[in-house]
Amino acid sequence: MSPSPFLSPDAIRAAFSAAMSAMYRDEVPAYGTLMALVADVNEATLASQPTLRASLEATETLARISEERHGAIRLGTEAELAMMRRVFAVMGMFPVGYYDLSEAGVPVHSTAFRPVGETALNINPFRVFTSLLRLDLIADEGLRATAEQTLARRQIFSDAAVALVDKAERDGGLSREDAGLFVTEVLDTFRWHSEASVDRALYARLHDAHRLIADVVSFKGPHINHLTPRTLDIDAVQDQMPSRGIVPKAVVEGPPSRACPILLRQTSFKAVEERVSFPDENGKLQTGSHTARFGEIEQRGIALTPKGRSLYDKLLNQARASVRPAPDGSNADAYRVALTRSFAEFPDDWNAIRKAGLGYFLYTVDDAVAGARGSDIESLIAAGAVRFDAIVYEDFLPVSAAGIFQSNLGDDAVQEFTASPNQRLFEKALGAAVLNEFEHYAGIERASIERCLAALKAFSD
Ligand code: OOG
Ligand code: NI
Repeated sequence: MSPSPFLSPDAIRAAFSAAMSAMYRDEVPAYGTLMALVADVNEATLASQPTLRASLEATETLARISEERHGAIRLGTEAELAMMRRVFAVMGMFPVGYYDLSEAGVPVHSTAFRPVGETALNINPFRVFTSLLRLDLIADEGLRATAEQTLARRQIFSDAAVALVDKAERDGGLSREDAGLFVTEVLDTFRWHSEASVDRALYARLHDAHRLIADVVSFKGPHINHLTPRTLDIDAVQDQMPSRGIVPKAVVEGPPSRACPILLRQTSFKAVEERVSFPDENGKLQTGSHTARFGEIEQRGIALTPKGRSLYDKLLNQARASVRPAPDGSNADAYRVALTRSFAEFPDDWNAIRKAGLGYFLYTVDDAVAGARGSDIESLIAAGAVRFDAIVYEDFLPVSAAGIFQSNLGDDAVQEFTASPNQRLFEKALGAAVLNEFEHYAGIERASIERCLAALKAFSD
């Protein structure tokens, strides 16, 4: 077989993620500070926890542990979303999950474009949480129409980027040279434009309707609004942010700190206020400011089954009903206590989580135990012939996402929208169905059990 003339989508994604990181550190210096803090905390954590170090060494590349895991953008039109899907597909990123944020007071619905297979995730896990603005949730019809017209006028992809996507689709991939051009052209779409495309008065009207609407409609493109490296100790990074001169959001989103981590914990530094300019009717620029861009960190745990997820949702709601985290952080300690107390009901032992059907696990044959045979996975586990490991949750959480959104939109910006999930409408705009994350994890688990049973088939069969 002759070697592929194409650079692999995984390699294109890795190059894109690295280029985006460099661009964002340059655009938002506080993000570079966060990256340095994360690297220091990860190094200290590895030094003080030799078992963690050994297990990560066995499964991951330690040198890349502090690299970005995700970023986020907000799009304005269906056509932008449909084209973005094609762009991400060239990098091996596919839409997984549907998130309705309207319920949490944010007028968007979203998916995450991400690598799906284990190999692809290991090569480079970079995802982009991608939201589509819901202009249908703007009550003021005149403003809605103006916003629509403004968005219809912009072209967020360069002609060269579109041509390269066409070429990749037609030929089945991109050569190394084309891939290099593709990364440069596509990166441009995510770049910050300090010059707004609307005048100050329209910006103010959009901003009054919702800060997020102003962020999406007023600029020439969907600037990357944050990037998120992985941390091995999220609480330490949260605590140390102030000593590096960056302001953390009030609380860490997601479950509390636990022996057996579940789902996803995330926090961020608060969005920075940036100088922007607005053209007036004579084309002269007036200065103003805009606050949207920040840096985030994440720490992931086991993917939960629907049963585990509803227990998680119940316990989170219970904690938030007793202490609603205040944006200024004044009750952060009380919230942490309430969260820990509430989650005491969630088993904190891998086998207990497994036996209760709360999480997804990967089953593998433990070669050290010779001779065990059977067709029942539980007895094979009991005999020590099969081991199980948590499957990592690679997706997002709507309540956490809303918390991240809110704290970065200004803490006074909590607004109510009627919850109106509309996955069908989202998928129509996307031009494809999103992958259901639960079915995906269940499939990985099921296949691993089948592999074990096939390998350890009882002799009597
Ligand atoms: C996206 C917020 C969601 C996350 O990590 O949950 C997100 C945004 O602010 O556009 O990135
Ligand atoms: Ni994020």
